[in-house]
Amino acid sequence: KQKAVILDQAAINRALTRIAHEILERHKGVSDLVLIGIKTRGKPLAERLQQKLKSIEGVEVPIGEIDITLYRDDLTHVSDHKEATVSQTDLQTDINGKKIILVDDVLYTGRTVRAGMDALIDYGRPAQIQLAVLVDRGHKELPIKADYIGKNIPTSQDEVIVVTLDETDGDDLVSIYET
Ligand code: 3GP
Ligand code: 5GP
Ligand code: MG
Repeated sequence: KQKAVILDQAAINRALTRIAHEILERHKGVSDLVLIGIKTRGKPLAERLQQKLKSIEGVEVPIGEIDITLYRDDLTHVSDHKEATVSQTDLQTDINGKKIILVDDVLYTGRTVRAGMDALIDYGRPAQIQLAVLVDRGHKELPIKADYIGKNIPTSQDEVIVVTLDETDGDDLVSIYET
């Protein structure tokens, strides 16, 4: 059941524009930056940030993607813990000595990001890893925080944030649902 629209297309676009400027400010430009989109919707978000950085700075930042699957660890029956594994990775770019910005749609427990960092470190030795998310919905289970946040949306465990993007879903919208 949909409860509210949190971000419409214009708001998503403004948030990404702001994040692009924050990235440039903190890194004093784009040198050695690499954007890595996490699985489905982190990829188009990384591409949009790449476009914004290009239109501001005139330079195309390298981009890559990783695919991380979350599955419930049902072996114990008591725990509802999710384990994240990297299922397919096509980094498409060298990360040694680079300043990586992982990009995802929603930050929840942090397990996906942890798996993403593990995967990156298997591929090389980045100088730095940062995290950009469109939505931080709270309930982290690991000491992981986002460096760039489109919007903080405090949620309860039985709410869900639905993110649709033009590239994957035909429209740009972030809404909150009651499950
Ligand atoms: P994504 O692949 O674009 O990140 O996890 C698969 C998809 O289901 C995700 O798309 C995500 O948007 C959506 N999703 C919605 N609610 C949840 C949730 O509570 N947990 C997870 N893991 N995914 C969710
Ligand atoms: P985490 O590993 O932090 O628990 O979850 C992060 C991943 O799961 C992200 O890739 C995100 O897409 C997905 N996810 C977790 N919770 C939600 C949610 O409420 N809405 C959406 N759209 N995705 C979620
Ligand atoms: Mg995601």
